[in-house]
Amino acid sequence: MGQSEQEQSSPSDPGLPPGQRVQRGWPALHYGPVPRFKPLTWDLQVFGATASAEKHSWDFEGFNALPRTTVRADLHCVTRFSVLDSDWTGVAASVLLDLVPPDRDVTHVMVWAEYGYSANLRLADFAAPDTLLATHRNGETITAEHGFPVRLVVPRLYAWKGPKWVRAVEYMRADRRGFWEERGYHNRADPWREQRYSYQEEPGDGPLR
Ligand SMILES: Nc1nc2c(c(=O)[nH]1)N[C@H]1C(S)=C(S)[C@@H](COP(=O)(O)O)O[C@H]1N2
Ligand SMILES: [Mo]
Repeated sequence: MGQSEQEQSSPSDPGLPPGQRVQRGWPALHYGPVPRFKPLTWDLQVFGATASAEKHSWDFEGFNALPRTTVRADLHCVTRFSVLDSDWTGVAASVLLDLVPPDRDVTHVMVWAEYGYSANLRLADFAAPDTLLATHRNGETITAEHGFPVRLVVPRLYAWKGPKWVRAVEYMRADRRGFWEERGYHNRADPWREQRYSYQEEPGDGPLR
């Protein structure tokens, strides 16, 4: 039996991770209220273990002047819906790493959002070529409920690892759990390995709890 052309996967279309279903449209899902954007005080900071030991920040204008890329990627929520084939445009996380190099001992980052939401990532996942500080989806500015002005997109991990309303990136010399990782979700969050819950963690997957 052959697959129809539409169902066939190609190297750029990895298909659906196990236990996920395709979601039409684009639901908004988050804990707590949608923050109001304040252009005059908004900034995006990089702090923690930078190579220079200094923190760095961009205001809204400065951030929007950074070079952009577009990545086609899927969003996999751990509640089992997946939004396929979005074209995300924004600043590659690797650009931030180039502009503000981490100290050589940095192994992880914490990405911080408004109201203290956070997600921890291995440096390798943050540095991946498809990890993006996204400002647009399918050519349109991301709306308030989806993270305006900037949200992280990490296509290779469950979507809780992609904070909306990002305000800071903290370089870390050791791993530390973020918001959901402290509340029972898997520290690594690889959807292809169905790393949903912290009870599935194996030694080495995360810091002790
Ligand atoms: N700041 C913040 N970012 C967040 C969340 C949140 O609660 N707060 N939820 C995450 C989860 S669980 C998912 S599935 C995605 C959903 O993104 P969407 O609302 O744009 O579909 O946002 C992620 N980013
Ligand atoms: Mo989610």
